[in-house]
Formats: sequence, structure tokens, C-alpha cells
Amino acid sequence: MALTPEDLKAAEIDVAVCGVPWDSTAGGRSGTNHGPMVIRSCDYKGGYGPRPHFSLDTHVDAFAELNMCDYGDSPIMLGNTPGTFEEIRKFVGTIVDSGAIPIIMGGDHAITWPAATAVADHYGYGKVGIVHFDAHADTGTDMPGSLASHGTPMRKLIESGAVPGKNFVQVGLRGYWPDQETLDWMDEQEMRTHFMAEINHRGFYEVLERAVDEALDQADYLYLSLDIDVADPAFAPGTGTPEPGADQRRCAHRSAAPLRGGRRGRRGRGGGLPAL
Ligand SMILES: [Mn+2]
Repeated sequence: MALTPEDLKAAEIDVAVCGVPWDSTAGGRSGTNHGPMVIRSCDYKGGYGPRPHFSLDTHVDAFAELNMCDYGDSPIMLGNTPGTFEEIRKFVGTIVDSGAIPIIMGGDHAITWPAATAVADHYGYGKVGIVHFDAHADTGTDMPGSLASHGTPMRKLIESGAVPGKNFVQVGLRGYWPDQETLDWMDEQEMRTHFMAEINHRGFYEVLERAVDEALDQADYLYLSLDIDVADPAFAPGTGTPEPGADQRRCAHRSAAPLRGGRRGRRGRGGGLPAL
């Protein structure tokens, strides 16, 4: 546990896990404000003592390779979306300014607007690409009438200049939204979209390799954004906006593959990404 920015620096923290317990900008079913607490509670020790961290998927013990900590949760201002988003931006900014990589547990997806803005504040507007795993584009203008919502954050990041449209790559879109007008806007921004239909046709890893290359086309840093509804609701029903049709059943799990990219070839099968 690290409590202050000084703690992050003193412990030379590489990765700071943190929470944003906010769901006041979600439509559909609420409850994602419980997300950080519930995810943490899954890490119980049981009756077996300290758990080993060596992963058979990656052949890496992440805790041996990286200094990691829990940095707690972002401040939330009840009933105050602009105030909360400013707090989130400052909170995430504190982590990146310390030199650590933030892993942020939401919270509804609207928090990506202030969180990714904080990363761009640090590394520079135009220097950060995003691979966004989601059933939905989240590129609406407003929802309904409110600029901050779980349906709009990706448009705001592009409109503000924090992330260039051509470095904004979406993976897993399906269902019945957005409409043609919004899809046309996305094309105008040169956003790159890999629909679930393409994943089914080409296979997940081929699409993923392409998505990472596109996000880093003239950008130096990568932000990964994962909406759990990219997974089929048959396997991950705990979402406000379930969207059937993710035939890649473990899409959410596989979405972590870019994190393992740096380990490619290390005792891996054939030097490729590990089979899942
Ligand atoms: Mn979604």
C-alpha cells in the first residue's frame, strides 16, 4: 500500500493499482462504483498461505519483475461530475508524474476521459495511442444532453486533442450502436475500428497485433481501455450494457495480451503470444 506521491517515489513503484468508484455517468444498470472494492476482494488468500505469483500463461512472476502497490481510490465528489472528473485527472496525474504506470479499476467507462487525459497531460498531447476494447464505440456527442457520460468519453479525448483520432483504435464493436452519423464522424477522425466480425474472421491475435501497431503509429505510449462488455454476457454478465455476440468467448481475458507483448519469445511457444 502506498498512500502519498512521496511513497510512490520512495518505493520506486513501477505499477500503481488504483480505483475510481464512480458510476453516476452510466446508463443502464448501475453498480460499477463497487468495482474497485469487489475486484480487490477477489484477491483473497484462502487457507493456503501466500499465493505464488508465477504465471503458467506468461512464465513471468510479475511481483518479482515489478514493484507494485495499491494506491487506493480516487476522491469522488458525490453528485458533482465535473468536480469528480477533475479529481480523477489529478489523482491519475499524480501516479504518472511519479513515474509509475497506473492500472485503474472502474467505475463506469466515462472515467476514461479524465484518466487518459491525465496520461496525455504527462506524456504530451498526441504522444499517446489507445487500444480500446469494447462492444461500443463510446463516441457519442452527449448522452442525453450531458457531455460526460459512459457513451461519450472517446469523442472527448479526440476533440480535446489529447489523443489523435488515427491513434485511437477500437476492438470488439458489435450490436446496434453507434448510428451512421457517428460512424461517419469516426471515419473523419481517422479512427480505426476492428469490429467483432473482423475478429471472428481473422482471429483475435492477428487483429490485436494490427491494433497495437496502429495505436503506436507516430505515438510513443500506449493506453489500454477495457470495457468488460467486450466479453460475451454469457461469460461476463456483470455489466450495465450487455451485448451478445462475442464469439471470442474469452475476449476480455485475451485483451491483456498487449501487456505480455514485451515477454514475447521468452519460453513462449514458438516465440508468439502465449496460447490462452
Ligand atoms: Mn461498452
